Amino acid sequence: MRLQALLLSGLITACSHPLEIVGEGDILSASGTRDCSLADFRAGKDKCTSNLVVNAYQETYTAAPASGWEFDKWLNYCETNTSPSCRFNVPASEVGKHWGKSAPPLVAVFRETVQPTRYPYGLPDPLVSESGSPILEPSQWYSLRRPETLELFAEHIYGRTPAGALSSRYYDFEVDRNALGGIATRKQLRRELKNSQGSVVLDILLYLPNEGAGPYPVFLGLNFNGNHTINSDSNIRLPRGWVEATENNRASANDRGNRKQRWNVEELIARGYGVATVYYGDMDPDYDDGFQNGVHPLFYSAGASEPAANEWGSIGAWAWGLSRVLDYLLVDPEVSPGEVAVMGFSRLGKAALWAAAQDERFAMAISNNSGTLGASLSRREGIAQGKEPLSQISSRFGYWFARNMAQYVDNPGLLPVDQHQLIALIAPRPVYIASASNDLWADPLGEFEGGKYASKVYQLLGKDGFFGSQSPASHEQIDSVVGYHLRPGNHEVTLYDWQRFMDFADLHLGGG
Ligand code: GTR
Repeated sequence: MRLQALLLSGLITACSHPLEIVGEGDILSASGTRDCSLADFRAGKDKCTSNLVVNAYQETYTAAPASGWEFDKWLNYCETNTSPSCRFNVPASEVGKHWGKSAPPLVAVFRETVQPTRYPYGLPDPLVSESGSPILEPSQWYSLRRPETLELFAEHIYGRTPAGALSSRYYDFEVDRNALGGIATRKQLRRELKNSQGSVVLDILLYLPNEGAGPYPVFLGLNFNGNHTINSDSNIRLPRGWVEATENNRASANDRGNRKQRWNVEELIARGYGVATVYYGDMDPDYDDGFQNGVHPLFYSAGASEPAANEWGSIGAWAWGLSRVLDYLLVDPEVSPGEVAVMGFSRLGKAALWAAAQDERFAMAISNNSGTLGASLSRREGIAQGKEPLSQISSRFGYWFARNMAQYVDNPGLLPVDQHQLIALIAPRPVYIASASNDLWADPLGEFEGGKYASKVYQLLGKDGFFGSQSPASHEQIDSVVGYHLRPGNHEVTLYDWQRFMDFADLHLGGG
């Protein structure tokens, strides 16, 4: 008589005894006849979902974890058994109780192996709070570790950005829908921000593609020499304030387009991206005048004539300016509000990272050769040959930072944070770090490792960072949410860099 008929005639008791897998691994049977592999389980095969058992039932099951997983526990049976081996010896009477039905499943639970992260150079662990507690959940990152990390960067490195309100007005709008030979729309406008202590005016230049349907993703970056230097377009307004390396420190029409190879506006437009820029001197001219010009004096409390030791320097002011341009971009209906990437080169790369760390409205950040107190790790000082030491940046450019930063120049190991944590503050938003092979002053490997050791935070927040991988050879691009490339050559921004930024933005801006 066939088994089916025996079952129907009731001579044999039988029931289903399903097997279930949580996590990744297989359930193997000692007899070899009742194996339920992960693939079988996922495919819903009978041997897992039904696993018909007849009369007295004996089997030894072993939970075999997949690579990167380990056995956690059994559920429903063998619960008291902490070993991955589970011995079943079920009498016929027990099978009979579930006759024709399904008994509760035997569940093998696997958990992911936790790889302990080893941070070199004595780097602080971004996922351990100041009080020493581990950050295990995204909620703990957002409510505790992220705010305290931001606070440490403000207090000890870049200085606090004042919160006081300023009155704002936009004026001198200009729109040309036939710019750059017809491929782009050019917009220029001024934003004045003021209070009773003074005012600053940001001269905003924006190019948007004419092709395709807007709103368009936009790269926003500050420029070093004036808006008129990013393209030869003769309609770009000249900066009205102090400009470095020009006659009498005044901008000149002769300099139109002399930094265009750093911007490549036409290439960006051709790939569907807009470009927005402001001259960084509009927020604070880049020289040490004891903070008398620029935006700083607007926020002095009564009697003060310079920022306090934990208040912003020039990088803080430039980062603030990026956010004030973003305020405009977010209300321009031709700009895609969730797709504004902030980009910066060198000292302006430091400002771009600090802006994105503070202002979560930036959808992406790009650091190009940002170096010391940008993307590269401070604790590599003395290890990385030729890396710009804190003592140098502090003596030449101390005004870029909070005065508090100077305490660490003789011992970067005492800094309460390192730069991987600045990058982590941008998580889970995509961040891209670019280095140049000859730019030892910026420490290419230290910039790479800034991203690498931020990656655990990205992973906690459900994103794929590049933690664990090695520094890529020149020209190879890492395009996980923490992205990277090393370009052969010098401290510069080139078309090659921009092409990589656009490739990365194609993948990740606006959710990818
Ligand atoms: C260097 C400075 C670097 C970098 C660079 C730049 O002199 O030491 O940290 O910011 O200037 O901005 O070009």
